[in-house]
Amino acid sequence: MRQPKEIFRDSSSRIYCFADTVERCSCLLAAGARVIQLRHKTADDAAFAAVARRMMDCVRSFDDAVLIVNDRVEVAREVGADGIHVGQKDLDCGEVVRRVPPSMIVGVSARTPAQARAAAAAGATYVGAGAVFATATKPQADVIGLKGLAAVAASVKIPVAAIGGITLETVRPVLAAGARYCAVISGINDAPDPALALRRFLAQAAALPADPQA
Ligand code: TZP
Ligand code: MG
Repeated sequence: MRQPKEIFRDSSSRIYCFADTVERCSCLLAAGARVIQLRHKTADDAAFAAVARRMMDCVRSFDDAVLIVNDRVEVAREVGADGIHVGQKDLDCGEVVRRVPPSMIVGVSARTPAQARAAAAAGATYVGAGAVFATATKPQADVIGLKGLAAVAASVKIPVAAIGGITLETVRPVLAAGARYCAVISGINDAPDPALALRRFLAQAAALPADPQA
């Protein structure tokens, strides 16, 4: 069995997906998702943990997929998630790294090269860089643009998951700016057919010749 960090580093599926229900998680896995984040801002911890456990069961039926839990470090530990993602306003990255098993992926949001370098130095596995473009999913997020993304990507050796307003048309410029992954919420989950939308995003990413960070 490959370790979660290794799967995350090497996956050929470069669209980082989001699910807040088990059904969506299993539908996206079937359509080719291999990196999925459980993001649910309002569920209480018990309900969130129950969903996380069932998602882990789905993800475990693939030997090349990982589940990353948003925000809730204790839940991630409790359910044995593959990863945890925290923002700049959540727990300090070094503290997260100390609290979770060494095999667990730790993702940290970073808007600037300084934030990205600090996350990498504290032991983050990857940084989530954004918002690349303005987005209704997180209207208050500062927009860094492709230039800001490129600056973050150039500042660290760890992989970068770009996020914020990414559409089918922007997958290739985002990857070309140095992102290892495009993280997409509304472009997939708000589409009439999320599985089809994901397949289209994956096709865009696959059309790119090489991983710029390889
Ligand atoms: N962080 C920065 S932008 C964003 C988050 C969580 C939302 C991204 O969602 P979408 O719908 O893909 O723009
Ligand atoms: Mg957060």
